[in-house]
Amino acid sequence: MLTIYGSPQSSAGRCFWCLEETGVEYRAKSIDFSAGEHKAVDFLKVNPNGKVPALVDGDFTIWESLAINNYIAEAYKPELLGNTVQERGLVSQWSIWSVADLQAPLIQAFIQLVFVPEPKRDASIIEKSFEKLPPLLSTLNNSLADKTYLVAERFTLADLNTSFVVAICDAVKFDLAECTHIQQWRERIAEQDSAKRYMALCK
Ligand SMILES: N[C@@H](CCC(=O)N[C@@H](CS)C(=O)NCC(=O)O)C(=O)O
Repeated sequence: MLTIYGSPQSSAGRCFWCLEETGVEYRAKSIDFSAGEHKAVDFLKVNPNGKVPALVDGDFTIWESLAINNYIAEAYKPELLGNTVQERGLVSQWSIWSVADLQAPLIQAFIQLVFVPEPKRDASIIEKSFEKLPPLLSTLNNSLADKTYLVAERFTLADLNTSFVVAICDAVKFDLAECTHIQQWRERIAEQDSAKRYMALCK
């Protein structure tokens, strides 16, 4: 049985969703940050960075959410990674882009708007983060203009990982009204059984 450390509402969420997509049996162990469980000796043996997510599969342990998703897919539903060298390259491209490029400004805004109390918020951080989003979202939107999914005309890890990051736009109330292709793609993805099961976990 696999064990995922973290909560569906954190960056571990993309791993919960991936586990749901594969259908593999797993259990979740939440880590209480306020009690310092992420820095406790036992958890540091699982992830020496003291962060969630981490995944344990038998005697194998892995941390870093994109790497965890690659592992889960490779082990339990390899087609999620693409069926050809080219597809696998593009799945990797979108997954890395979503975290390295798109998530960075979104997380900056998210920290200010969700974690920092209103009187202490730095409006300039939010503004600068929001300024970075239109060209990134435009790249994604244009790429989806003639496609049902990002790679291979079927749902892959590229869609899961990238749409997971795009969902942060909702949390920071960044308007996606002009990104019609992204909106239609998100509607299609929301119809995935695994997406519904993952959303139910977040309630
Ligand atoms: N790049 C890591 C980021 C993990 C991360 O920052 N996790 C946060 C929760 S969303 C955490 O555990 N923070 C605790 C800390 O930084 O002390 C991943 O994607 O797995």
